[in-house]
Amino acid sequence: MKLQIGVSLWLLSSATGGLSGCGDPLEADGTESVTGAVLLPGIRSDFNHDTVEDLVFHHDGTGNTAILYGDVRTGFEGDLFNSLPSFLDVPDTTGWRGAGVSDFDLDRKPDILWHNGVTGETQVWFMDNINRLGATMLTASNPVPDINRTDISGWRVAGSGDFNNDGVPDILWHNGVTGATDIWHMNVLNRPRRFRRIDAVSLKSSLNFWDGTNMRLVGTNDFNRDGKLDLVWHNVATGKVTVWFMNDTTFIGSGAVSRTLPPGQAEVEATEDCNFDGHPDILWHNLEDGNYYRWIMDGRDGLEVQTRIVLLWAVSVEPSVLTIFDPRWHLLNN
Ligand SMILES: [Ca+2]
Ligand SMILES: [Ca+2]
Ligand SMILES: [Ca+2]
Ligand SMILES: [Ca+2]
Repeated sequence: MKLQIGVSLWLLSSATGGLSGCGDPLEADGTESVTGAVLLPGIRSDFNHDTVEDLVFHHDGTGNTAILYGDVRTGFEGDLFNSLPSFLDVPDTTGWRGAGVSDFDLDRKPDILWHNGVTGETQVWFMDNINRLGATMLTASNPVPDINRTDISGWRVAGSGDFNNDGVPDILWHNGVTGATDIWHMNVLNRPRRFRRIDAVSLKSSLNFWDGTNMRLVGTNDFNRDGKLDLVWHNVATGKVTVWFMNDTTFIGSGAVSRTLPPGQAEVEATEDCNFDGHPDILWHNLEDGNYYRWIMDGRDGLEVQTRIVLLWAVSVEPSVLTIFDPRWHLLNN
């Protein structure tokens, strides 16, 4: 239990001290050259370069961003929780929300995607662990007018990853008003770092689910391990989690996860591989007890829940230690 307590104490102290030195984290300043590299499987979110996936949290109140490092022996190790510098804090009042984690400029260092629901802009922070190397606003390689998507239009980033297997992470969008889902295929120019949209391809309209249906598009990963990214849907009313098997923007089939979440009480926040067996797992936040849980996944098409483990405790499991996991922390992975 020591593991979770260490994490919780850090979160408590950070939540009270993260507002100082808040500068302008959104200025595009990426000029450093990089060399292209093929993105290897399993390093989508490995920030400290130990070949193990890590988790990125953002605090809605202070705007602080922090990384929980995965540990190949123990899972996620609370002592290895590290905060980005405070001048990179992004409070909610700026309109910016963390939207995903991928290596967008192919330097084998994961980066952080942000979307501003007020201005509609999208940008990438090019990272080296907790250090920001640069940042750039997304642009389009053709004059399509909807490169900026505001909250009023209903669009939100649902995740990121390489859908068309060209080596460059793409951006997954879902519109809660119209129910449409589309994928922006991206490319990258390294000198200076630029991240451009090549095209925007919509899934066929028979696959539309608007918010009124209670269906939420909550992430992407390759569950059936065919090398193609799949889409994860959560029905917040029934708790049912469904995976769509995809070939880029083409729907191939679907399957249901073997367990359901507490109806109306849970949010799926990430699909990283927690036990490092190559199968994506499902990380979800219980809004009732405040704990973060992980479902360790395996079995046919990767949809069998093998076990449920607490990732972060909301309350102390040892009476002598004060631990409160602040519910304003949210995962940015996906
Ligand atoms: Ca790592
Ligand atoms: Ca990178
Ligand atoms: Ca791609
Ligand atoms: Ca797949």
